[in-house]
Amino acid sequence: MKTSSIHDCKLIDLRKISDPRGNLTVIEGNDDIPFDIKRVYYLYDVPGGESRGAHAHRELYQLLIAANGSFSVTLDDGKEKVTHNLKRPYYGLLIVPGIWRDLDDFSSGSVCLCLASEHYEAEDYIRDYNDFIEYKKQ
Ligand code: T46
Repeated sequence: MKTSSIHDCKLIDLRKISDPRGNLTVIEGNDDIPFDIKRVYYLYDVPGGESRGAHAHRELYQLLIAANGSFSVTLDDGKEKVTHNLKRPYYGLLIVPGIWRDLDDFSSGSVCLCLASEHYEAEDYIRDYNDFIEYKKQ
């Protein structure tokens, strides 16, 4: 999505089922989030000071959740940037296609859970920032 902006991305307040035994959050594809979930992966054991991401996707929708601990996600549409600090497992950050993302400030023991709308496709990635800016201009 060449015309997408950071304003198309949003924090989603996920359903939390509170219980004295512990809380439960549920995410159903095409219901709580605007896509069907085809893939789940998670980032963990990220060393202090490391960053992840630094790319955009052409078609992929994702929901990022701090399943444990915290980290920051900076979104960039080529014109504007915004940084979200994720630190609660009942908030998900929806990232639409065509948005550059940088993840950093991972706390010790943090887990970044990612729900994705497509299977893994290396060709869907734009990993060079200048290529990304050119892509958004087209
Ligand atoms: C994203 C951020 C938040 C696979 O083989 N299958 C997969 O589903 C994924 C996600 C990755 N890989 C391989 C590709 C690379 O050889 O795992 C290696 C590391 O992937 P990458 O450098 O893309 O990892 P991150 O953490 O920079 O980015 C990942 C996702 O790729 C990306 O979509 O938005 O997490």
